[in-house]
Amino acid sequence: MIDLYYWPTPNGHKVAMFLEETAMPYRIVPVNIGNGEQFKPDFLAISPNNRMPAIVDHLPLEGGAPISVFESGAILLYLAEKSEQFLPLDIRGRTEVTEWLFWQVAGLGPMAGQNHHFSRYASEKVPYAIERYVKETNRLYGVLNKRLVGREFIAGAYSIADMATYPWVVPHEMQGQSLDDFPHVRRWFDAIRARPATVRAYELAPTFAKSDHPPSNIVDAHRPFPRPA
Ligand SMILES: N[C@@H](CCC(=O)N[C@@H](CS)C(=O)NCC(=O)O)C(=O)O
Repeated sequence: MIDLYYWPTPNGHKVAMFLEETAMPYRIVPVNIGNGEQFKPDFLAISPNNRMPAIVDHLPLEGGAPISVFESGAILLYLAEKSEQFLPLDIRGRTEVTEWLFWQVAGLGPMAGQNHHFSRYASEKVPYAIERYVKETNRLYGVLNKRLVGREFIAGAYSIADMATYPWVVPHEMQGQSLDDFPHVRRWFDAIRARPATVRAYELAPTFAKSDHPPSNIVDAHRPFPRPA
């Protein structure tokens, strides 16, 4: 059983998408980042950077004490290695997936995050910052579009690189981007959006977003909605 410390944000969706694809048993432990729950000592013990997502694997492959993992890229790698899914075993395929996974966690994620901050959330409108991050997001979408020419997914078969990237393309309008300008991204985006596991992962979101008080402290993600009180 995996505990997923989660709130419905792009980084949270990544891990939910993976768990729904593999049907690994998991429970959601809500971390309401709007209420400061990311600063609670119990959470900091597993995620010292006070960010979600994080996981705790109570049944590590090698046995022994539970393993906790923070940082979405590290979590996706851990789960892919454990399940032997969505990460090729051969060194060439594996390297391509990890390149693009790191591209997302070090590039698209932080740049689009700054874009969201300055375009939407900052109390002061700073045109220089807005322009800088909208342009950088645009450049990164162009890189992704080029990568997807002649490829169904980012690194061959559907992989953790796609799962890391997709949730950051979902808010493309808020980022000042139009998928009309990136036809290969649009095709890729539509294909991932239609996957049943993606649909299930995103169905989790409203349950948490609507309320500061999720139905219970620990929610069984495989129970039908609405969640039991
Ligand atoms: N590099 C981290 C980023 C995680 C992150 O920024 N999480 C945000 C939500 S998307 C968060 O927990 N924010 C809480 C805060 O800012 O205090 C990862 O990829 O997991």
